Amino acid sequence: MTAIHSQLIVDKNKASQAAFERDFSHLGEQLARRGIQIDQVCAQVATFGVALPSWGVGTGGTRFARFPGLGEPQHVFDKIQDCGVVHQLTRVTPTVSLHIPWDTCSDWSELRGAAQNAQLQFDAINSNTFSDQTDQTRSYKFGSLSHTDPATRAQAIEHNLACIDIGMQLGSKALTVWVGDGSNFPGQQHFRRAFDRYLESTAQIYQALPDDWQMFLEHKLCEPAFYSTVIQDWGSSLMAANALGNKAQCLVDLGHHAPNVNIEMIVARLIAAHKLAGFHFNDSKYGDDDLDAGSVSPYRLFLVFNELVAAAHEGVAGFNPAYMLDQSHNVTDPIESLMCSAIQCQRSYAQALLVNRIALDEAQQSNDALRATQLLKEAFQTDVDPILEHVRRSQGAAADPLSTYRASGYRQSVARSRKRSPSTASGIV
Ligand code: PSV
Ligand code: MN
Repeated sequence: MTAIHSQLIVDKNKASQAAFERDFSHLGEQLARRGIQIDQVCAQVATFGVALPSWGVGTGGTRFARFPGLGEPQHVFDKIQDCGVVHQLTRVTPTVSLHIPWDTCSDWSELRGAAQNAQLQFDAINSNTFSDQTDQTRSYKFGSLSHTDPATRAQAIEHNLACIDIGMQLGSKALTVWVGDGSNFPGQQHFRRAFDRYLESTAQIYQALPDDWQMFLEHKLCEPAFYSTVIQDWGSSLMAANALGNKAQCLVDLGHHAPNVNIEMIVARLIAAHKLAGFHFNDSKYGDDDLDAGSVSPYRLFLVFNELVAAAHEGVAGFNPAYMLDQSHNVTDPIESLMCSAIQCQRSYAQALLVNRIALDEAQQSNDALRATQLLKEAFQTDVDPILEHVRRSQGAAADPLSTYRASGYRQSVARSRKRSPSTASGIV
């Protein structure tokens, strides 16, 4: 069952068919001159998918305020319905990543069924020990998995085990662990002991992982702890993943680094260590801004994908990163932002496929810096939109997801049936 009338997609696609065919054939000719078969690129792009964050379909906020949009999802079933719209129109977001206990449900098998109806499956499940829940005995104000108090650590471990249990009912294959643990004052925390406590706790969670599951460790430089964070960088994350074992890997959220850090190089290092779990894609200008993927620095997103495509091209053993979006939409319709961001990731992937890897290798070997960088620019500057549109058309998605979505009146329709949320609450998500 789909939320957008399929005839609308058919009609709109038909209206732009002739123009699309001209653009596609023109790009095909251009690429052929560069020795690239457009059909092969299309086939590869068709395999690309990125998971939606369930929390992303609600309107986000800042520490100061939240301005709710119309027709916000009221519960996890609404979230699945909205995610279904994103996937129906783009066909590039086949999975959803849940966040517990933000997502609550009395019958997970019913939710699984609802997701199947929306042609969605479940990606990694996220635990939350960075905020207190109303029914919780002990507070995470001073940390969770690394807390000084063993009982608080036990509570946080228990929550992660409960998440694995929910994930198993949904068909997830990974648990993503991000903790806000850290300190706000020099001297507040014994760095090494806090890290050891984190390792001890995560080892207990690791032991409970089903055989075919993975544990994704997500690092973050700062926030909510602003002086130090227990898993603050990829080095700490890698140390933890190595200590835990093969099923533990490092997840890179693009917003979790200091400005100007060379994230694509971090990606290359984690690939070399066989420890790249995957990504939370978003964009940022100053910190963990959670802006739409590729909205500020599309070239950086491309450079990340360049590393990924290179690793796949070179056949790095066990290379199979998970792709997810993790963004906060404060001023846009979340469905629109998620569609554009998912397509932006797909675009970066397509552009990275166009890099002439033989020529790049030669340029690198001969230290021809300018030629090497021009080869990347040549790929990045190629307008791959006709490729993306071709893939969408062939999969029954909307040729132009944004205009089709706006024409569908979906937002206005759900705004009539969903209650308006209060506008006073603040909060990042
Ligand atoms: C933390 O900033 C983070 O990136 C983690 O992935 C959380 O689970 C998510 O954001 C919550 O919004
Ligand atoms: Mn994240």
